[in-house]
Amino acid sequence: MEIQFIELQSHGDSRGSLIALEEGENVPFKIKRVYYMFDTKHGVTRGFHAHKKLKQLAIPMKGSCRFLLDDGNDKVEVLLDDPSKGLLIDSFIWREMFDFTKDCVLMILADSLYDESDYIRDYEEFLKRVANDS
Ligand code: T46
Repeated sequence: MEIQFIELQSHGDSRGSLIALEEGENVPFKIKRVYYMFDTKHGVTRGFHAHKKLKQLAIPMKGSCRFLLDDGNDKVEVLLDDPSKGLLIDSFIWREMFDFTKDCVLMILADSLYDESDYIRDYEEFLKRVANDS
C-alpha cells in the first residue's frame, strides 16, 4: 500500500514557523470541512471505519499519534509527529488512530461535509466491498 505524506512548506523566520494550507495547492482537494481532535484520553483507539468517498488530510498540529491504515490487503502503521507533514487518507482505507500523546491536537481537512452514510463501520463489510471492487 502506498502511504502518501504531503510535505507542507514551513515559512520559518526568527519569530517562529508558519504553514499555509491552500486548496488545490498543497491540499489536493476542495476543503469542505475541518475538524480536530484533542484531549484524547490515554489508551484510547479511535476510528475503526473506512469511507466510501471521503478524502482527507491529517496533520498533527501538536504532539503525536499513530495511524493504522488498511486497504484490505496490506496494513501499515504510521507515526504522525510533524506539523509540516500531512497524511493523505483516500477512500476505502480502514483507519485506526492510537498512541495519542496527552498534548496531541490532530487536525483533519476533508473534501465533504459530515455524512454518516459515507462510513463503513463493519470490518467484514469493508473487506467484502474491497474484494468486490477489485
Ligand atoms: C475519520 C477519522 C480520522 C460530527 O458531528 N461531525 C464531524 O465532522 C465528525 C468528524 C464527527 N462528528 C461526530 C460524530 C460522532 O458523534 O463526532 C463524534 C465522533 O466522531 P467519530 O466517532 O466518527 O470520530 P473518529 O475519531 O472515530 O473518526 C473521525 C472521523 O469521523 C472520520 O471521518 O476519518 O476521524
